[in-house]
Amino acid sequence: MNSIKLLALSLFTFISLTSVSLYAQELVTNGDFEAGGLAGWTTAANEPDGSGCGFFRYSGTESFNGNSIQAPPVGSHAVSSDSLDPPCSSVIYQDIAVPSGEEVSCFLIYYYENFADEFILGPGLNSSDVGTANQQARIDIMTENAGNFNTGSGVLENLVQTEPGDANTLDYTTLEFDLTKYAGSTVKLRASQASNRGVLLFAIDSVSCTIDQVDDEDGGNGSSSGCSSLAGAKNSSGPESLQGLLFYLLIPALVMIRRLRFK
Ligand SMILES: [Ca+2]
Repeated sequence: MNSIKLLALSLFTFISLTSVSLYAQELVTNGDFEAGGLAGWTTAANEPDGSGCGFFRYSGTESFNGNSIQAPPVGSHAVSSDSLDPPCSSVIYQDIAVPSGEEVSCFLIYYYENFADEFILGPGLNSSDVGTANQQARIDIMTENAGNFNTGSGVLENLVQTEPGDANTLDYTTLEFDLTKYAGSTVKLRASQASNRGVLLFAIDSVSCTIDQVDDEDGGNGSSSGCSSLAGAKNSSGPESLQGLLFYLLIPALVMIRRLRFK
């Protein structure tokens, strides 16, 4: 047996013996807003004028109500707040059960278009009193039982808050956060906006929270660590074969050895 065949056999044996697959368990349902519509998500709106206020799924560069908006960053659908005639307060959220003893890494993409002159921090998410200016958007981690529009004790963490002076247009922005500290409980991930000075389109897409697990072929669980998903991978979960990776490394190694041998 020549050296190349011996090397190939050795690597093949090593790969077979270390038959390990990496799994990323997804905790968010329908985080990409593609095939599932709004399944897994809950929306609520406070629309005193019945003005088409709420979070809606959209595609292309027009919002649900026909306002100009950036196209969905991944795939062909995202969700955005919208209204025809503010005032409008609206939320979209999903309850996420965080397993005990696990590390959970999350990300999402957000972006917005504010058609008012500026952002204004009014009374929480209340926009119904048009005499009190309020024009803002935010993303929060909430307690499971927090009220839809709560901005007080129900908020565990504020992740995004528009501020006066912020530009009225924000391009696709990736937000990374971590739910590890909430292991063993259920939290609510909420995007929201309040607007009574103009239409505010606040959009999210590619929402993902994952537990990474290393499983052997006998089904035993290994340790969990970090987040292996990429923005855009979204709800897909499943094995990323270490064997496949090793084969990809094996092929160029054999080519290199063959070239050296015949020099
Ligand atoms: Ca999408």
